[in-house]
Amino acid sequence: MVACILALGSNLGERAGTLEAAVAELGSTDGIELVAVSPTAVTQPVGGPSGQPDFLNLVLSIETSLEPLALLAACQDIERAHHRTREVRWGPRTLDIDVITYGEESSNDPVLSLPHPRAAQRGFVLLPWSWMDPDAVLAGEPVADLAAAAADTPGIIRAEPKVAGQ
Ligand code: PH2
Ligand code: MG
Ligand code: MG
Repeated sequence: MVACILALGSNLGERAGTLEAAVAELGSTDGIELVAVSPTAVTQPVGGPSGQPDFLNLVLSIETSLEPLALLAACQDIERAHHRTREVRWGPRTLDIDVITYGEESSNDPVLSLPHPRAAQRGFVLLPWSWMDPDAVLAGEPVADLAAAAADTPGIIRAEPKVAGQ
C-alpha cells in the first residue's frame, strides 16, 4: 500500500453533501483505504473566471494499492458521477479531486505530475492538510510553513465539522 494525499474541492451545487459523498465513494473504492479526513475549509477561488462562488476544500490521507494512473482514473470516475464537466480551466465545478502526492513519487508525466505541480503554493490544499497532519511534509518543506506563506491562506475559514470523522 502507498500513502497518498488527495485534495477535494467543490464550488457548485450542494457543496458539503458532494464532498461528503465523494469521501465515502473514495473510501468504498477497491484498492483505496481512508486514513484521515481534514476539516473543511471555505476558500476563495484562486484563478479562473471572476465572480465564481467560494469553494469548500478538504484533503484526504489514503493508502492505496492502485497504480498512480489507476488512482487518477478512480478519482475522475467519481468526479464524473457528480456531473463534473470540463468546459473552463479552473472554472466552477461540482467536484474536483486532485492527486497531490503518491508516496514519494516524483514525475513530470503530463497526465499526472507528482507531487501536484501547484500544491506547494495553494493554501486551499496546504492549510486543511496542515490541520489534518501538523507534521506533514511536501517535497522536504513543512506543509504548515508552506500554508503560512501561500497567498490565498489569509482568506481561508475553517468550516464547522460536517463530514463524519473530521
Ligand atoms: N481549484 C482550482 C483552481 N482554484 N480555488 C479554490 N479556492 N479551491 C479550489 O479547489 C480550486 C481553486 C483548480 O482545480
Ligand atoms: Mg484542482
Ligand atoms: Mg482536478
